[in-house]
Amino acid sequence: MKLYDSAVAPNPRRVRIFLAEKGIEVPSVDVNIVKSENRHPAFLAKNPLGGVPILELDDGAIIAESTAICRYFEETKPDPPLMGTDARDRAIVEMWLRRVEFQVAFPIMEAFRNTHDFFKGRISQVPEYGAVCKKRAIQQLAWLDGELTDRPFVAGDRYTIADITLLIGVDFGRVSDIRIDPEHKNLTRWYGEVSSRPSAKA
Ligand SMILES: N[C@@H](CCC(=O)N[C@@H](CS)C(=O)NCC(=O)O)C(=O)O
Repeated sequence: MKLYDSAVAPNPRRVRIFLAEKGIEVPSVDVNIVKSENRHPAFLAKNPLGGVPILELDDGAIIAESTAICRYFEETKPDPPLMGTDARDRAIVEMWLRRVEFQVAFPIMEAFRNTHDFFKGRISQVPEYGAVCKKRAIQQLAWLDGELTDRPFVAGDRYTIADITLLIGVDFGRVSDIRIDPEHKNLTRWYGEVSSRPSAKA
């Protein structure tokens, strides 16, 4: 098994945090996305979309998409559960994972992709769209602050993949000057807790 990782990118970090929480070690190789190693034919043969991370299993199967990689490890090592415990809980975690991805992490990443020099010449950037995404991400962080009024974690009483996804999104947002407003006390408290877990260093 091999994890194709990247030390500088948020989705690979999501998998690393997930693995750290589970106490799983996986051999990994760093793909240098700054040097576009993820666009070399050898990597594209494994993942034609070129994104990192990917997990290569011993039978040669490739699992791309960070949540799918997390799902694999949730099934192979269920404890501690990070994607729900029963039908009700799994559905609630999935709901919050998708909400965090679509409402916050995705706009943060699109703000970066459409405005940052890193993607100049790599994709067709639309800076105006990036600005809209940035505004959207900031609005949705305010919404999440309200959601966190009466529960410690995004999906309830337990730390889950939804928290990991929000954490990697928020940390990556700094590159585009998207930050938690200190006035948002619930989100600030949540951030302090999740970022002080040892796994956050992954
Ligand atoms: N939905 C995919 C996203 C994969 C993706 O776009 N990864 C980014 C890093 S977070 C990447 O490879 N960026 C470099 C590039 O697109 O060239 C996942 O969750 O794994």
